[in-house]
Amino acid sequence: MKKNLVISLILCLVVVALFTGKAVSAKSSCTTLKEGVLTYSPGHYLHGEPIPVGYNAYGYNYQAHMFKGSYANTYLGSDGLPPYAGDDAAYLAANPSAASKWYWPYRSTRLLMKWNDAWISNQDCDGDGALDRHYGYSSYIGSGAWETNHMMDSYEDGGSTCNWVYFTKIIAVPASAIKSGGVWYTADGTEIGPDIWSEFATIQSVYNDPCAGFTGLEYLSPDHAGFGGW
Ligand SMILES: [Ca+2]
Repeated sequence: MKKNLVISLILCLVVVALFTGKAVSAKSSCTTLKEGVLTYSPGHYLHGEPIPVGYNAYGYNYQAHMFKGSYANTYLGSDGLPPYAGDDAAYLAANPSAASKWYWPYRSTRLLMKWNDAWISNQDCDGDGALDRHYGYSSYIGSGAWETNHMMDSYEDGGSTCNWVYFTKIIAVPASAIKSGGVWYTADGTEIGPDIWSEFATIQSVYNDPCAGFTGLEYLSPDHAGFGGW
């Protein structure tokens, strides 16, 4: 069950990047969410509405750099669908297309994501109307961006309930990093971690699913597992 979700973490990054606004103007100062002019992009269920300072109905809180809610809710909004609140029958009656979405089976999975300002800012400082990503850098590489994902759920197995938890920590690789064989290394050859999305490395993952025989640390960067110093 976990493997599909891990792969789709990459897509989480894309979803976060999909939020753009329409209030574009040449400004010398940064636009904040509090101004109420940064809005959801075309195609989003909330298109045209201001991105709030606190949590939205899906579980995103851009001001606080975090998401907390149903795994499906990380995707539903950008697919033009309303937030899922737990009532399958009511939701599918109103939104039958949701049943065919790849993430629909994971609607019970709880996800907590956190990221820093370099990953996706709570301001628009470059004036394109969207929350900034890797502000001041041409790509995420060397930007110091990081994100964590914490997923949890349960399933039935042989009459008993099994709980699983997955945690992963992802960083933007430093400008001096070198990728070889799908793994990022520092300039002096120390392993940073497996490549994700070409500009990032996983530096730590933890998988606990005792029913399936997984109990604990799955990967730890030989360099270091902290967010700083990259
Ligand atoms: Ca921007």
